Formats: sequence, structure tokens, C-alpha cells
Amino acid sequence: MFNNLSERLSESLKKISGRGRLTEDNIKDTLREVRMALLEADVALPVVREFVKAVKERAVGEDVGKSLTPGQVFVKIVQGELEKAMGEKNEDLNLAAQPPAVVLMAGLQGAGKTTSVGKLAKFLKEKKKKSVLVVSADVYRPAAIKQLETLAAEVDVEFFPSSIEQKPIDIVNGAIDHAKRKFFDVLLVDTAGRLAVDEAMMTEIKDLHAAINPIETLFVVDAMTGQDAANTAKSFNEALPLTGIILTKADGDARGGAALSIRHITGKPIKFIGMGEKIDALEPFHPERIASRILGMGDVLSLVEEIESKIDREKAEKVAKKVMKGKGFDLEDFRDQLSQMQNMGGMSSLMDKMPGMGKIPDAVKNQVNDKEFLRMEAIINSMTRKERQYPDLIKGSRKRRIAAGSGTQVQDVNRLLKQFMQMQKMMKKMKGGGLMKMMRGMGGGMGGAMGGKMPGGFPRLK
Ligand SMILES: Nc1nc2c(ncn2[C@@H]2O[C@H](COP(=O)(O)OP(=O)(O)O)[C@@H](O)[C@H]2O)c(=O)[nH]1
Ligand SMILES: [Mg+2]
Repeated sequence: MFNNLSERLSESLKKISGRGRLTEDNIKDTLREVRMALLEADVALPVVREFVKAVKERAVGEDVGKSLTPGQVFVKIVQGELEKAMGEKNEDLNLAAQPPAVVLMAGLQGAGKTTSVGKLAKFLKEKKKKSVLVVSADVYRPAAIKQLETLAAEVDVEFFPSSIEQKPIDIVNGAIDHAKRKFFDVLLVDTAGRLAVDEAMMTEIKDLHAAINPIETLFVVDAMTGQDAANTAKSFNEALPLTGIILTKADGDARGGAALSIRHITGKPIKFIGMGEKIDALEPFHPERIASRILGMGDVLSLVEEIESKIDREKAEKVAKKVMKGKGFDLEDFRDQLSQMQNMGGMSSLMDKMPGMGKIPDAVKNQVNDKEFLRMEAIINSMTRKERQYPDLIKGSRKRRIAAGSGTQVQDVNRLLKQFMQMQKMMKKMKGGGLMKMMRGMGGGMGGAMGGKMPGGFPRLK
């Protein structure tokens, strides 16, 4: 998603890394490239202007702390402004109405309204545990009504029948009555596609809106249309008070202009984003997640922050000092580091935030994680103090004893020792800094360079 924008931005942002400080001068070129990248992604001009201005103001004079490079600070600022442009945080669907909560869909033909009704029905049913009724007020194409009926069957929600001989208002009033009688929580109303300039059609939907008084009126719009999406949303909103947007077709090669312009141009939040033709390809719109996806880096920055905040600095420094003094990094230190990693939420939580890891199925992630940590700790706990300090002692019979004591196999003990040795080697190489330094190094590796920087102590993917 937003591949071009993503590539352009990370390209230009990389150039700033390694410089000493952020000044008006050294960010000038990068800012120009950011501006070009946004324009090429078809972001509306007023949005681009404001964006670049805000980034510049925040960047110049920003205190680059000890822990982050200027490049990282700049990326953070850009990320913050991307989020702001898209609305800062997810806005949930408002269903706080006397049931049924009526949700009206509007938009151009082919925008994805009918598909989105099906997706939303599935989402509300499965994720929000709502009982959902759907109805089509598209009386211009019999096929459209049939399409919704098929989708409803697919997601197993009730479909309220309608026909092209009926008036939209009568259809929806009938559906509301039915929903009340059968205690449905939500009624999703599909409508025919229309243009904002088509007065007769706009009057039709305005009258429908007035008659059924929906709690949500969602404008469904195709992300491929770039900033035009924002402009059509704006003209619709002038006739029909919208409460939110569903941005469809953000998969494929949508350029990002729609996502970044809509909020600014219409003042309305994007509530959902359609990511494909499949019925489950609908996600609540989270500006912060989309921003990091646009920057092509998973959630690296929040990962860096999390590590900075959760790591036990004192312990890390102690290990560092020990290593610097020439005393070896031993298995007790290794155990401390393992438990620190667990404090950070364990492997699965860390992995979720790494670039490229989003695609790995949960089942696989769960294998690497925290059970492995616990096993490693158990093995170390089964050693004597002396063995922990002098791992070279651990040979055949000791290995068997440790394996038996920790409920593992000798090969597990071997694996742990190997991982420990890798870690020890790494510690020697770095001569101090320890985990802190290693973790810090991870943040610098934008664009998925993290793999190479994983400390040897991490359990590997099996
Ligand atoms: N790739 C992709 N296609 C979509 C998405 N949403 C809808 N479509 C496709 O867009 C076309 C029009 O969708 P439809 O729901 O019939 O549009 P409507 O005229 O607004 O009701 C169909 O081929 C859908 O499969 C999406 O999020 N991603
Ligand atoms: Mg339709």
C-alpha cells in the first residue's frame, strides 16, 4: 500500500541520518523531497503546504537526544505530522442509538459501497458481536440488490428483501420496522451510486437521510482517485452531512493522496479502510499505523521507545562495566538479559513491531516466543552458580543433569550454550553498551535492516 510514497519518503529520510543536528539548512533538501513525494502521491496542495511547514517548524531546534540520531528524530516528526494529517487516532463507528443504529452508505458508482456493507456486516458481527440487518435501497439496478443478498448470505447476516418497484424511503422504513421487531442492533443501508452534481439523485438521498435519521452516514470512496476522493467527499458533505469515510481499494497501487487529504479537506474522519476484494479486507483506520506503513518501517519507532523505557538501565550498565573491565559476560548476565527481553513484552510483541514481520502468521510467531524464553531460563536455573560463571565446565554429564533438571533435552542445553556463546562474542566485540547499545542499533536500521542486527541471544525462528 502507498508503495511509491513509502519508497520516496524513506529514500529522502535516509539521507538525513548520521548528521549532527537538525538545522534549517540540513533539512532543506530533505524537506523538498518530502514535498515532492507528497505531490507525486497526489496529496492535495494545501495539505502538502501545511504538512511541510509543520515538519519544518518542529524539526528546527528540536533537541536531538542522546538516544536517537537526527535522522530518527526527523522521521519521528514526519510520522507525527502524517498521523495528524490523517486524524491522530482511530474514530470508531458510533452505534449509540436506540436500536437499530442505522448506518447509511453513500458514494459514487463503483466506489465499493455494496462490498463495504458486506465487509462491515462481518466486522460488526464478529468483532463487535452485533446482530446486523442489511438492506439495499439501490432501486436502479436489480443486480445490485442481488449482489447484497449474496454478500449477506456469505457473511451470514440477515438480508431484508427489496425490489426496484419500491421507493428507497419505503424500503428502509420497512427494514427499520423489521429490525425493531427482531431486535437487531444495527441496520446497514446500501444505496445506489450517484454524483454530487446530480440534483435529482442528491435530493433522493437527502430525503432518505431526513426520513430515516441515520446515526452514521458514511461516504465510501475509492483511494485510487487520490485527492479527487477528498474533493468528492467535500461536495457530498455539503449536501448530505457525513459522519465518516470508508476509503476503499487502498490495496493495489493507491498513492496515498486520498488518505492524507480527506481529513484536511472535509474535516471528516476516515473510519475504515478497504484493503482488497475479499470480504474480510476491511480494517478500522488507525492513522498511526498507516503512518508507519507509509514510512515503510513497521512500528520501529515505538519499538525503540518501548525498549528505551522498559529496559533496566542499571543492570545493563552493570553488565557493560563488567565486560569493559575484562570480566567475562557469563550465563547469569545472559539470564538477566533474557528476563529484560521478557519485560519488554516478549518476542511476539517485539516481532509485531518489526518491519516485515506483520506478514508472519501468529501461529509461527507464537512458536518463537516466550515459551522459548522460559525454557532458556529454566535451563540456566538448573545450573550451579559455578557453571553459570564458568560455562566451559559444562560438558557431557553436567549437560545431562541440567537437561533433566530443567525438563529439557541435551540438545536444548547445547542450543542455549551456542546462543550464549554468540551473545558473548557480540558483547566482546562491542566492549560495553551491552543490550542498550544493541537495541539502539536496531532503531537505526530503517527499511528492514533489523534482521542482521538481532542479537545472537534471541531465539531464532524455527
Ligand atoms: N481491490 C479492492 N477492490 C474493491 C474494494 N472494495 C470494493 N472493491 C471492488 O470494487 C468493485 C465495485 O464494488 P461495489 O461494492 O459493487 O461498488 P458500489 O457500486 O459502490 O456498490 C467490485 O469489483 C469490488 O470487488 C477494496 O477495498 N479493494
Ligand atoms: Mg452497489
